[in-house]
Amino acid sequence: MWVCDELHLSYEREDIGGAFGHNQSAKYLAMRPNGTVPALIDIGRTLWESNAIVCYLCESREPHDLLPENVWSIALAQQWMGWQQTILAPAFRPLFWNLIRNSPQNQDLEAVCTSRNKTEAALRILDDYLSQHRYVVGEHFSYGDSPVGVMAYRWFNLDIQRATLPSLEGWYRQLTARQAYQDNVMMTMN
Ligand SMILES: N[C@@H](CCC(=O)N[C@@H](CS)C(=O)NCC(=O)O)C(=O)O
Repeated sequence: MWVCDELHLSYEREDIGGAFGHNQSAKYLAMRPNGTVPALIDIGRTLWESNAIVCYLCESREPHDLLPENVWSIALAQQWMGWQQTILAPAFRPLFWNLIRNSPQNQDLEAVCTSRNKTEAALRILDDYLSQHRYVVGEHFSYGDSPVGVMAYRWFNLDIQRATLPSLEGWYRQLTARQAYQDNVMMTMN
C-alpha cells in the first residue's frame, strides 16, 4: 500500500489477512494458493509475493521515480529485497509476534531475546552498508527501500532495547518524512 501511494495509483483495497480472516476462503485461495497476503489483481490477472508486486507496479506505472537507474542498481535493489525476505524477516518474526500478536501470557521471552539479537545482528549489516549510501540503492529512494523500510518502522517502534545504529536510523528518518510512508506504515502495530 505504501508503494501504491508513492506512485499515486488509484486502487480498490480489500483487507483479507490476519483479523479479517478471509485468507483461507476458497475465493482467496484461488488467487493466492498458499493463503498469505498480499495479492494484486491488475487487468484481470493475479500476482502475489509482495516484492514481485512492488517491482511490477513500479515498472508498469508512470512516473518511473521508484525504479533503480541501471542494471546494477536493479540487482542491488533485488539483493536487499531478497535479504529482507530470507534473513531479516525470519530473524524478526518471533520478536514481532511475541510482543505484538501474542497475549502476555503466551509470550515466549527466550524467543523474544533470541529474535531481538538476531534482528540486531542483521540490521548491523544494513547499517554498515548505509554508512556509505544514502538509500539501499545509492542516492535515490527506490522500490528497494520498501521491504526493509516497513520492517525498520517496526524495529524502531517496539518496546525493546536497541543498539545505536546511526546510519540505519538516519535512513529511517528520511523514510518517515515521506507522506506515503506516514500514511501506510507509521501506524499502530497489530
Ligand atoms: N513472502 C511473502 C510473505 C507473505 C506473508 O507471510 N504474509 C503474511 C502477512 S505479512 C500472511 O499472509 N499471514 C497470514 C495472515 O495474515 O493471516 C510475501 O512477501 O508476499
